[in-house]
Amino acid sequence: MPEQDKSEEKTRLIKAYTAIVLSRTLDNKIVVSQRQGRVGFYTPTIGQEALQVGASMALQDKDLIYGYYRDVPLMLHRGVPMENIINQIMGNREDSALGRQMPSHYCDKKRNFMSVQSPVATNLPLAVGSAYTQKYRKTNSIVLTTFGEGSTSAPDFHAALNLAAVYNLPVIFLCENNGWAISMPVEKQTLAEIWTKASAYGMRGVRANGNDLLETYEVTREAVKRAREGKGPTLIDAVSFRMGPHSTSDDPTKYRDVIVEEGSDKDPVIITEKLLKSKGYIDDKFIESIKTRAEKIVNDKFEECAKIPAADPSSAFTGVYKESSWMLDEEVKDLL
Ligand SMILES: Cc1ncc(C[n+]2csc(CCOP(=O)(O)OP(=O)(O)O)c2C)c(N)n1
Repeated sequence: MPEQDKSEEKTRLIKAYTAIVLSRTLDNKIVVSQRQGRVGFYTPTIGQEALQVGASMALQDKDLIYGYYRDVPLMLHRGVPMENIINQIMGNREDSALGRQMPSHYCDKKRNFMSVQSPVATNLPLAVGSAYTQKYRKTNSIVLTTFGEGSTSAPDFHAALNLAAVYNLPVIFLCENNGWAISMPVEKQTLAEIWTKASAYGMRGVRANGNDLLETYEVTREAVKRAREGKGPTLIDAVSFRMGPHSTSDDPTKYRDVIVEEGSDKDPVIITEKLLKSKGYIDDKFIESIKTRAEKIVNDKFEECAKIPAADPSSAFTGVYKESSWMLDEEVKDLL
């Protein structure tokens, strides 16, 4: 590889690795904080870092993301400030939704990360609608939408893929296949391999090793290129493993024996470290210093956000309706 390309690759991969470490550090911090009663709820992302960051590496700022509740690594890599994520989870005054969403239902308008919805797969038809708009307005932006493999059994998945294929839209369906839909293992949930579902709609479907940062990047890059060239949508089946619980309200030891330990050979953080080491881009000293810095950044940001007061309860009634009504007035009177 020419020197210039090698140096660009090094910069790109170190940025990706940094986002992965920051995300993992934040993940652990929020889970512990939930156990301490400092935040109410959280959906951990542990195990899905490499695939999300790999996909994010292939996108441009002008592209749009219709993500889901586990997309913290992708957001951090995209440049979403960490405090936006923590403020959302805390539902404080600085949260862009002013605490009106459940924790883990992020939104960052400036970075084109659309508001997360709770009902699974409902973001997919929205992504398709948005992709239609991009095509109609000739913006040359593409749309990426993310979801778990369990969501591929929801009706919205099928409606979205069908429409995207029929209209040949610039949209990428990134299935973050972590093997579990809460307590339901993928093999009991659906018999078809996820990527093969694309063929039912005449769409391109590909599988990627989601624990391999570069593989997910390459597969997404190809899908992005095709979408931008007007060659239509792709379904990516990025296979990883949900190393943690479904959410902080769930205890996976009740329903599964398979465990991937943090720090083991199957952990995407370790896999990414090995990759970057093999290319000569990082060494143990670098890893240690990044992890120490990440701890400090996460702890400082968390404490800063924790000082921000809760959203004002009256904000529940603002910014939704243009004008009030007698019903709303009565609710305000009852509640405040
Ligand atoms: C339409 C709908 N049905 C059920 C639920 C309850 N629910 C929340 S998350 C979840 C599992 C989703 O699994 P998957 O799509 O594989 O994503 P993962 O959480 O594993 O990342 C379910 C069933 C929901 N939110 N929406």
